[in-house]
Order: sequence, then structure tokens, then C-alpha cells
Amino acid sequence: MALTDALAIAVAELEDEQVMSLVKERLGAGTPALEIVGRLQEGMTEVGRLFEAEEYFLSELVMAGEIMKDAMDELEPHLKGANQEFKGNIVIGTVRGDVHDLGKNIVVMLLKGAGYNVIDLGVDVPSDKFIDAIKDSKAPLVAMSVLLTGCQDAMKDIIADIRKEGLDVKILIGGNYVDEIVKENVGADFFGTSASDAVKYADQIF
Ligand code: B12
Repeated sequence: MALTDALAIAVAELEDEQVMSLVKERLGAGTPALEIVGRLQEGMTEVGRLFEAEEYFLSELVMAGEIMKDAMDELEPHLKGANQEFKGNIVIGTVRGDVHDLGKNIVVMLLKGAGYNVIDLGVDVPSDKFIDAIKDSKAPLVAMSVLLTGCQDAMKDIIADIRKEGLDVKILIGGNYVDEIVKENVGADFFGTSASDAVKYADQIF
């Protein structure tokens, strides 16, 4: 993919200082934080492509993760928003076997900003942790993040386990590769590919 945006290129080239200065510059110029996230994500997608092409290796993937995390720390106050109205509880976690959490953390920030209380279970979350949290919080919505295609079966099992408990909860899945087919396969109610999708479905349910 030929990137054209300077920030996306800086991420793809792992230029950490350049990334931070561009993020600050754009925030200062009034670019919406979510738009900046979009450019960062483009860069990360390119990092993923280079990894697949064996031009980048695990160390580059780790570095890209660090760069993204630093940029998100800078963006977080701008994503949270000022909405303090309490709309209800939402449980979220990255599914068992998967430790990618940068995207999930953005979803958490946006949901919080939209007025939800988010119970974040972290990464590599097994069925029982999801089930206990849903029971304790009586959340009507559980959101799951997945980036590894190899973790689709784990997600399917977790959803089956939740359904077996007979809990009155809607299930939203999200991540870079999920689509209608994945949603049907794992038995979820909704799917999303961006953090704002999470807010859209949450607002529908609450
Ligand atoms: C950074 C990164 C890592 C970091 C993660 C750091 C961290 N704390 O998260 C580290 C180095 C740990 C890592 C490890 C691995 N990774 Co990795 N990683 C990436 C990379 C480059 C970027 C991911 C990212 O953070 N993107 C930026 C965020 C903002 O975007 P996002 O995650 O997509 O999230 C957005 C949306 O998807 C959505 N979203 C996400 N979750 C949810 C949830 C809901 C409910 C909703 C509605 C929306 C939503 O909203 C977010 C914001 O818009 C991707 C490449 C890619 N194309 O995604 C590979 C990638 C995901 N990794 C990959 C692989 C193979 C691995 C490893 C197996 C490598 C290895 N050999 O060890 C390990 C697996 C570890 C594990 N068990 O999980 C592959 C997966 C391939 C596949 N088909 O399964 C990818 C696609 C790279 C590639 N092209 O090969 N990785």
C-alpha cells in the first residue's frame, strides 16, 4: 500500500520522535483525535504488511506497538470527551490466546467518553472471566476484541459458553479482520471494525 500521509508513513517507518511531534502538531492544529487515530492505524496496517512480507520481524512489531502506545497516551485526554452521564455497564476484553490490546484500549476510551462504565478485563481473557464479569455487573453488552485469525475458535467457544449460561447479554465482536461471516461463524450479535462502531452499537442497546 502506498501511504501518502506523513504520520502514517512515520509510523510505518518506526520513526518514533517524528510520530510524536506530528501527533502534537495535529492536535495543536485542531485535527480531531479520532482522525489522528485513523492515520496511526494506517501506519500500523503497513507495519503488519511488512511483517507478513518478512521485511519486518517481531522486534519491529514490538516497536510499532510501543510507538502506538505513546501516541495513544498523548491522544487519550482528547478522546475521552466530557460526557460524564452514566449510561450503563459494558464488559470488554481481548479473547483468550490474543494479547493485542491497542485497538481495544481505543474502544474503551471512546465508550468511556460516550458515558459508559467499562469493565476492562484486559487481554487473553477466558470464558469464565467474561461470564463472572457479566454476572457481577449485569452488563447488557459484552464486547470482544480479536486480531489473530487463529483465535476465532476461542472466540466461538467463549460465546457458546456465555450463551450456555443463559445470560441476557448482547455480544459485540470487533477487530481488524472481523466481518459478517466471522460474526455468523462465532455466533455474535454484532460486529465492528472501528472504535466508533462500538459506540454506535452501545447506543442502540442502551
Ligand atoms: C502491534 C502489533 C503487535 C504487538 C501488539 C502490542 C499490543 N499491546 O497490542 C505485538 C508485538 C505484541 C504483537 C504480537 C503478535 N502479533 Co501482531 N500485530 C501488531 C500490528 C502491527 C498492529 C495492531 C494494532 O495495534 N493496530 C492499531 C490498532 C489501533 O488497530 P486495531 O487493533 O485494528 O483496532 C481497531 C479496530 O480493529 C477496532 N477494534 C479492535 N478491537 C475491537 C473491539 C470491538 C468490540 C470493536 C467494535 C472494534 C474493535 O477498533 C480499533 C480502533 O479503530 C498488527 C497489524 C494489523 N494489520 O493489525 C499485527 C498482527 C495483528 N499481528 C500478527 C501476528 C502474527 C502476531 C504474532 C503471532 C507474532 C509472533 N510471531 O509472535 C504475535 C501474537 C501475540 C498474541 N498471542 O496475541 C498478525 C496476525 C495475523 C493473523 N491473521 O492472525 C498481524 C495482522 C500482522 C500481520 N499482517 O501478519 N503484534
